[in-house]
Parts: sequence; structure tokens; C-alpha cells
Amino acid sequence: MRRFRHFIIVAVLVALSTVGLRALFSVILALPRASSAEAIPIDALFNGHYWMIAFLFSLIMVMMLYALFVFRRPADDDSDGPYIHGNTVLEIGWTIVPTVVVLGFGVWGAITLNDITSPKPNEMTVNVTGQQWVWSFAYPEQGDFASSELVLPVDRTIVLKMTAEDVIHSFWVPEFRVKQDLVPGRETTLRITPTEAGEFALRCAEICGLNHTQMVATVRVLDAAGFQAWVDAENAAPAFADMTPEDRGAFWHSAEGLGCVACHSLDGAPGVGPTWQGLYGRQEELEDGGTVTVDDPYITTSIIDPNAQITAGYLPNLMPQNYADQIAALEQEIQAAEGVDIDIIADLIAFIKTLE
Ligand code: HEC
Ligand SMILES: [Cu+2]
Repeated sequence: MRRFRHFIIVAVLVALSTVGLRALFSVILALPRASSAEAIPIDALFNGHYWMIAFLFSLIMVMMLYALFVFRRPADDDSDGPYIHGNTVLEIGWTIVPTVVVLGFGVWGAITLNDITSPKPNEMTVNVTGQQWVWSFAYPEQGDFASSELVLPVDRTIVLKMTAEDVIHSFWVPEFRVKQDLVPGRETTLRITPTEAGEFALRCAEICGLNHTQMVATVRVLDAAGFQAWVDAENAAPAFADMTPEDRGAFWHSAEGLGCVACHSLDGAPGVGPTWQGLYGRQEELEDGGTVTVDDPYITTSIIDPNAQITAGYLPNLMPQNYADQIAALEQEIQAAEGVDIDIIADLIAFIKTLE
């Protein structure tokens, strides 16, 4: 009877401590709001784990502290403790129960993963490209335009087909819960079904170099009508053939274009590379001690062979070395789509000339 009393007290203390700890986790380990259909089963998994962690911690700590205080040796008791030689039932129990629990969590996790990654009806594809240190998004089913913001319709499963230009990046919007790496030379996919309209921040979750922390993009979730209106506005953008070289140059500089914006500001602000404000005609000191006047050939060389002349105070090997290929591929794409020859480097030079 006396032994039973200890059991009941310990069970009640364990239960109280479990509930208390779980409540504490809700405060100190709070998750951001859940804004995607995928977040719901993931949050259920988190919830299950939090309960399990709270229970196991309580079970061990309550029993240990209870024994320490309640079964403390009286001051005058110098006798030996009882001789105990194991307990087979207990040992089998504490082997089997945790095994079943761990396997159960494993199965639950596998089912959830399969559930949130499997194809859904009426999906929409968005292509995502990560490069140091900008995101860009293309909409192949809506007219194949590119955007520096990720705009999504609510309540529709989006398949993100993702790749990286340079190093590994990682797509992460905490409110959507799911996360996936972008790997150069390979396509990875991620499915998201946004469940509420709003604005979110996409962060790169893989340390990817100097400006990793600035690799952020806006995600806007719109209702169906709002999304269609945005798509129409994007598609109404003029063809490259109808734009002035200066306007095209500004476009190439942006994240939708070639992403020069990641390193080159237009307003004199310091960056990873020199600002383009007042660049044309500037006397530029080079790392090797020489000086050049920034003109068409210097800019051209700087783009297609960045390490040929390093501007003083800046580092080599930061500017992507593959712009010659990227630009040739883009020019070919535009030739195929619009039947015109665009000279992207000339556009960039025309744009830089406007930045007094
Ligand atoms: C990842 C960062 C990064 C990106 C993206 C980048 N650059 Fe650069 N760029 C640099 C750095 C760093 C330098 C200075 C070192 C050097 O001269 O290579 C530089 C130098 C230059 C210079 C010489 C400027 C001067 O003051 O001497 C030009 C011109 C230039 N870049 C053009 C471009 C263009 C055009 C693009 C986009 C098509 C681009 N860059 C994209 C990092 C970048
Ligand atoms: Cu990154």
C-alpha cells in the first residue's frame, strides 16, 4: 500500500510537469503562423514531439528528484541499501515501449513527408533560380515572364522547380514550414499550397557567401482575381524589341534580368562591387596599381572577363565568371522569341551612361 502511494504521487507529478512544460514550449518554442496546407501536418508532428519531449524530461527528472528527497538516508542510518538484481519485466518494457514509440514517430514522419511532397490536382509550376545573392522566379504557364517577387495564388498547390547558378542555396519561408535546397546543375522541387493571402519573406537558409544575409525576396499571396490581374500586368510589359537600350539595361541590372543588382548599387551605396553611379568616364584605380578610364571596352571586359582587371579595394572571383555564356544564351532566346538581335552588353553600357 505504501509503495502504491509513491507511484500515485509520482504519476501525478509527472502529469503536471508534462502539461506545464508543454505550455512553456508554446511560449519559448512558438512557431510562426501557419500559412500553408503543408504547415498543418508538420505542426501536428511538432506538437507530437513537444508532448513526447515534455513527458520524457518530466519522467526522468520527477523520479530522480522524488527519490533524492523522499528516500533520503536518515542522519543516523549507516546500514547498507537493499540488494536488487534487476527486474526482467521492467527491462523488457523499457526496451519495447521506446522502440515502438520511435518507430511510430518514424512512420508518422514518413507518411507526412509523402503526403506533402506528392503531386496534387491542378498544380501550377513556378521556376525558381537562386544566385549569389538574388532570387528570381519565372512563370512558364502564365507567359514565361520573370519576376523578382514570388507572387502566388491562394489555395492552389504550387510546384517550385528550383536550381542554383553558383553554390547551394535554400528556399525557406517559415510560415509555409517546408524548406528545400537549390543545387547547381540539378533540379529540386518543393510543393506549397498557400492558405491565406498576405506578404511573407523568403530567406536563403544555406550560408552562401558574403551577402548571404541579404538574400531575401518578398512572397505575396493573392486571391485568384488579384493573381490574374498581376499576371496580366506582367504580360503587358513591352517586348525587348520595343524597349530603349537604356530601359533594357536597367532590366538586365535587376534581379529578373542578370542580377547585377546583388552587388552593384545605382545610388553610390557601397556593395560587394563598385557602385554604378558616375561609373562611366570615371578614372578607376586598379588593384595592380594602374589606372583606367571607364569606357565601353573596359566595361565589356569587366563583364565577360571579370578577373582581367580588378578594381582597387575590391576582391577578385566574386563577380560571376560565366556572364559571357549567360548573355549569349539570353540573346539567342530573345532572337528565337522576338526575331531581333539584342546586344545586352551595349544595353548595359547605355544604362550605365545614364547614371551620372
Ligand atoms: C556577386 C557579385 C557581383 C555581381 C552579381 C556582378 N558583379 Fe560586377 N563586380 C563585382 C565585383 C566584386 C567587382 C570589382 C572586382 C572586379 O573588378 O572584378 C565588379 C566589377 C564590375 C565592373 C567594373 C567596375 C569598376 O568600377 O571598375 C563592371 C563594369 C561590372 N562589375 C559589371 C557587372 C555587370 C554588368 C553585372 C551583371 C550582368 C555584374 N557586374 C554583376 C561583383 C559582382
Ligand atoms: Cu543563398
